[in-house]
Amino acid sequence: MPTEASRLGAIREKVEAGRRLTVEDGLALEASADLFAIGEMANLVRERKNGNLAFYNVNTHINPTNVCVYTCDFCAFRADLDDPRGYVMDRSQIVERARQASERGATELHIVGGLHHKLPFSYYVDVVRWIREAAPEIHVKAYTAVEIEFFSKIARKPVEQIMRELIDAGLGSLPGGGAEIFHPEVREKICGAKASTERWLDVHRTAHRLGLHSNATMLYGHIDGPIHRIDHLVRLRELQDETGGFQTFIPLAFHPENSEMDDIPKPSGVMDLKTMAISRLMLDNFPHIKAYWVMLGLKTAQVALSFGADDIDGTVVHEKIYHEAGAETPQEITTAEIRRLIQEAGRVPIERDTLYREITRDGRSWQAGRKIDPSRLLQIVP
Ligand code: V47
Ligand code: SF4
Repeated sequence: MPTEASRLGAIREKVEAGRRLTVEDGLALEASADLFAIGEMANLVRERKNGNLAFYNVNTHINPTNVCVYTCDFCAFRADLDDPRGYVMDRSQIVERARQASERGATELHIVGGLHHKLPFSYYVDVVRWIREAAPEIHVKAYTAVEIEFFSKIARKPVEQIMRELIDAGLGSLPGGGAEIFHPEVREKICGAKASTERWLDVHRTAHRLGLHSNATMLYGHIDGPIHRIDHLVRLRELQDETGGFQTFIPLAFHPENSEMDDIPKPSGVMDLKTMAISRLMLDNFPHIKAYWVMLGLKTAQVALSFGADDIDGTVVHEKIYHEAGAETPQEITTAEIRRLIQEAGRVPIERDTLYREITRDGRSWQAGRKIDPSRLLQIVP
């Protein structure tokens, strides 16, 4: 039987040589308590891909409705149709939010919401159109694969046509939500009713074929185990081999408060950092790994920049999904705070747009430059 040290040593040799890790390697990393060794390997890959840079963006969230036909066990955000907490934003509210974002100099609007029992598909297309009319310079990153799949059902149109209509209205890319855990043992228990794993992956496959970039997530720290997480990462890696359309992977830590699973404790700091590092190591074909500070907390997100993450997300105004589930992070942070956190971690802060083009900014006005070339990053020191 190989010892843990020799197993990690063999994995390290592979990582140094740039060779792909297997499912067994992933499980060995999961089984190890040597957080520093795992973190150091992930940092090696992180610096190979993104040098010493750490990306952030200036963004705002809009959740057009919280009313949802599904009842995912982990969700504290959703409301029933007759729930007094339920809301649907109208045109003037959406336009106002887009204008505010524009005035703040945001480069991205992040749109995720519930799947309303009665709203027609045209409402969701209008949301994108209203935003583009009010703030044409802002990139619209909207609707998870679960939402797109739902639109296809209610509009009785194929996913590709749904996506083409959204692109015509101004959709720029897809966020990574709705992935949760792909393994059926877990998915069926926590969110069995919504888009299946195959459908989630297929929506992203279609998006990539139409030229859209997208992100991917994994909701961890509830009833998932090592095999479920490694299986999830490998399924994403396989699709990325096929399409190359994913930009960023975001591990999402489960927040139990106000959900059906509120008896499960929050994932620990060790689990957060280990999951970040293992994601970086397994997803060798993903350009970026994001430490989403809203869910990790600012302190862990900062440390995660040395455990595989190269992106910390954005200023994030009006976040609801995590705050309804008990997140204690602030509602927004300033770019000065983000830059300070990044610099203190020994990294170079770079403001990016959704497509990882470097932003040059003068207060609220900004310009997107070229996509960052990773080959020149190694020379940049803080
Ligand atoms: O799919 C819901 C998660 C996701 C809880 O693409 C929860 O850049 C933890 O899509 N505890 C939606 N997680 C959020 C999302 C996202 C977030 C950040 C960045 C990006 C990106 C996308 O939020 C859902 C679900 O996995 N979620 N409830 C909860 N209680
Ligand atoms: Fe609805 Fe999304 Fe919440 Fe599931 S996670 S209940 S699909 S809003």
